Amino acid sequence: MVVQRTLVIIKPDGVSRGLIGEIISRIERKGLRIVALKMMKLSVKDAEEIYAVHRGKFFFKELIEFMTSGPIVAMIVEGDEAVKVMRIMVGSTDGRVASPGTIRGDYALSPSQNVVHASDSLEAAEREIGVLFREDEICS
Ligand code: 3AN
Repeated sequence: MVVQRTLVIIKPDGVSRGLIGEIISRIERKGLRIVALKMMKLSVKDAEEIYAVHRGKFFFKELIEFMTSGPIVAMIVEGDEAVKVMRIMVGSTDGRVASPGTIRGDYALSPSQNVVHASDSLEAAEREIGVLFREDEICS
């Protein structure tokens, strides 16, 4: 067993559409554990840090505007291979083609407003968690 932690964000569209409970339920039903959780509004600085690898891409400005447009729910999810497991549960980026049964496949119809973020590697997870959470906010 390889216990990992990953960062999951319910994006502004997920919060405004009332999907917080649904997404948390899926994570808990899977057997993953939420070890930190908060509702907040992302600052432009934090959003740019989380999406730093996309700086310069055509959708970067729109992405930052979207991610800072309303409240989000950020959480740290822990469990066996949590990074990979959450990515599979989230589904592919473009909601229009994400597989049914995934969060995006079931709830998104857009390539950009796609309900959730989940870190795409262990290195990204550690970096992104560090942007949004202090050590004393994590319950292990
Ligand atoms: P994922 O969230 O599936 O890891 P990334 O890391 O490639 O996808 O992209 C980060 C975010 O940028 C996506 N969740 C989406 O909101 C936005 N994005 C990615 N590709 C596009 C695109 N082609 N057009 C508009 N927004 C995009």
